[in-house]
Amino acid sequence: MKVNFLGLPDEQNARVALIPAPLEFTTSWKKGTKEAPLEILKVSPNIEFFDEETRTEPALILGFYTYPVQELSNSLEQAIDEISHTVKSALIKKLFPIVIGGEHTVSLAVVKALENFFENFKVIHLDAHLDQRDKYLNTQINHATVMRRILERGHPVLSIGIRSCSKEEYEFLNSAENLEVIWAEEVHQNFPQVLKKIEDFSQNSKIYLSFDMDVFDPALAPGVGTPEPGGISWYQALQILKLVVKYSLIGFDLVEVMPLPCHQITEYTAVRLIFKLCAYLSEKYERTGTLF
Ligand SMILES: [Mn+2]
Repeated sequence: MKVNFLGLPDEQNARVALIPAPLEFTTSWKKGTKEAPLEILKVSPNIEFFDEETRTEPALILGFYTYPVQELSNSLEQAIDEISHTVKSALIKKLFPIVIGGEHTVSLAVVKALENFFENFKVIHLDAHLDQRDKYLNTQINHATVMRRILERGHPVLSIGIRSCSKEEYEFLNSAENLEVIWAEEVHQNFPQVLKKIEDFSQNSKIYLSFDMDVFDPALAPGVGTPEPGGISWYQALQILKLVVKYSLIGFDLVEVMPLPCHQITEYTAVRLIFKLCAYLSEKYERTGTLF
């Protein structure tokens, strides 16, 4: 199945790839995140194609190529390899990868793909949850351990918007190297300090950004697997996004949307966020002539 981002035809000379990753193996509560990539792409033609903040039309500046929604295999390891493979095929063509999940485990697949192209990079992780468990439900690779696995691969992690973790994770924080946390409370109480910390973390580094939609307050994104009160606002998210794009952003994923039957707020918020990212990338591309 293939539904194109913004309903636009694929561009020959596209700079950005939209990669649906309908991975769903380890969700804890209700199922449905598998449907998210398609549902997010389906609402995308309804938004404005012009961004008033940057005064850009990302589709004209960047050009998009949307990958079909992949039928993933029944083995988690194989499905991760399949997603990695698709991301690599985009990176070979020098397309900037925007990966739409699926559960958070998707990030591990993207990180593995990026490792083939970039020697060192750091990860900025927006989420309500730390995802730093060593094991969860007796397995090591799942949505609750994904950032631990990424950290173990040698990538420093900055987690932002966190407001839920286990005792084991909290204790791990004190001993873990290369793991920094900005709690949601700090985002609400001292946002300028948060921006400063992001700048310090990102300086002179390549950055991969993983965006779990439950970092938002549930009012903005009620359709997520595990909603938590006290999330960040739309404009806080945009400021963080804008700041990170300024540095060397090498890829992006948006994960954990679980479409609800009653309304599509979450899908719209998701697609607007992806669009805003594209607007900031357009601005950068116009200014510097390059995305990476
Ligand atoms: Mn989460």
